[in-house]
Amino acid sequence: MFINKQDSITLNVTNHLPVATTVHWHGFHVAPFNDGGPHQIIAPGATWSPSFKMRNNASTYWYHPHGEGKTEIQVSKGLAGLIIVRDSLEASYTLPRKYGIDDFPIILSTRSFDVLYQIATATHSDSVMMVNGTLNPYLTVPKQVVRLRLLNGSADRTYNLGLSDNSPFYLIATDGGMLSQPFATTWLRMSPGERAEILINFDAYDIDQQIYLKSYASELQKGIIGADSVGTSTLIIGEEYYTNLLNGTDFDILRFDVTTSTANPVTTIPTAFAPLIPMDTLGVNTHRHLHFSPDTLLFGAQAYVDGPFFINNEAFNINNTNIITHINDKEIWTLTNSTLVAHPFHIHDIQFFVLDINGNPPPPQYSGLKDVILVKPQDTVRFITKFETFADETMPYMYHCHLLHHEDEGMMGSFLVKPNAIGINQLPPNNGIKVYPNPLNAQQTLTIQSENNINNIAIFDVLGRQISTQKTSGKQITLVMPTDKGVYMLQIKTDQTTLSQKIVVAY
Ligand SMILES: [Cu+2]
Repeated sequence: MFINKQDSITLNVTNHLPVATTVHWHGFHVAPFNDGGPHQIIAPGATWSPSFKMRNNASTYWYHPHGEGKTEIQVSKGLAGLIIVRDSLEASYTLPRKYGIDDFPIILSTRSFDVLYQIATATHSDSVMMVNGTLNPYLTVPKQVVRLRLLNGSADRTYNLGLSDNSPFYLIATDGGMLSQPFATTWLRMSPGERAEILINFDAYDIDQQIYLKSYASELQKGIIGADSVGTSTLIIGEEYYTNLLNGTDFDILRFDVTTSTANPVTTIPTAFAPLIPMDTLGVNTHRHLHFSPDTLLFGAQAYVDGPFFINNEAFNINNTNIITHINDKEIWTLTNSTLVAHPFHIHDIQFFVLDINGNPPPPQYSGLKDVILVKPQDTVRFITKFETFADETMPYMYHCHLLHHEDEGMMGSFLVKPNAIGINQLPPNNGIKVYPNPLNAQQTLTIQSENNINNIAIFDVLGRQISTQKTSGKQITLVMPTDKGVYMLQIKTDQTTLSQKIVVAY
């Protein structure tokens, strides 16, 4: 499906399954009740119709079920698809964008089949490679620059993508938008949930030549699912992992058959796009640490490789809120992993910028907006983000491991973005307090009138930081507001109550 940035859309999702499901818009910046997490259950026969404005940048996103404990089985059986978001900036570049002609969706997944030839889950014997749900896939490509929109839609396998002749290709976009410039590379690692748009110049090949997209999985680091080993000599992930011929070996994913070029082909790789300015750390008011660990108490040392896994020593509980943040909070999250398995961490609502990985600046493929990042055993990954636009007192968003079996087993948490940092209600009508003028258009002083004695007035900025506080006494107070234009929050304490009021300073 295609969506233009700024469009207002309604998506009608009808559940024809005999079981409940949900549909999560992976990567979208939408209100929590439109997010499609475990709370937005679609009963059998029901239709769910979220409406929202498209706020994301042009890139490749996807949708998939996110039901509590049900994600792996429903995704593996096929409930997933790509969403292409377009915007005017992306449209201004000379890039392939003729869908199915020079611009192709490429969804990677592996499957395992049981003795009845049904799709099996919770297994490491996923030895059947599929592209867009197709066995032995091939794609006829014109002899020119072609764009592939790659999604790793696998339950747990990571790929180390490359071309069979080791030619370079060019990464132009990651999860949440375009890079500043194409990144020329011969290999690209993609963990579950990640998206990448790449350009390949097929003009270098002869007509009828065949080239393969491969996974050079022999080069994946130990601990990543898909590598030759996960665990230690004493703690291994299970025998079926080691008999699976895809693990730790290089294998073909997709065959390209080169054919004649189209009319008006794109023939060159662009040199630069709009500069992408990473979010700076100025004004960060919250640091959080999320730690991945095994549930050794119930499952012993084997949990280091088999799980279940915890985030901050807790398994997901739909009745708990793990993190409370506030609208416009700018935060740095630090992810650490003391298990023996690499976990792709995904967070809803926002896109983030990777600050560093083990203290080093992110490599080019992680320099853009991301919503999934692979955290290898012993890694420390820090990212920065801001929780903008949407807030709700009760409906949370999710963060979790995107290895679907891990997620289903509880490697997930929830976070609430609350409306304001003071955490109390706006002035209700007829509360006995008057604040005027508001907005402040022509003067710097505000008058506050109350039926009760006013004891204290505090001023907060939009980030919830207290700018000033003063003890007062009386039923009418004159207050000098800050000179910087903007929105402030006033907290007024009287003998009877504490209330807050938004004040717009516009002079
Ligand atoms: Cu995991």
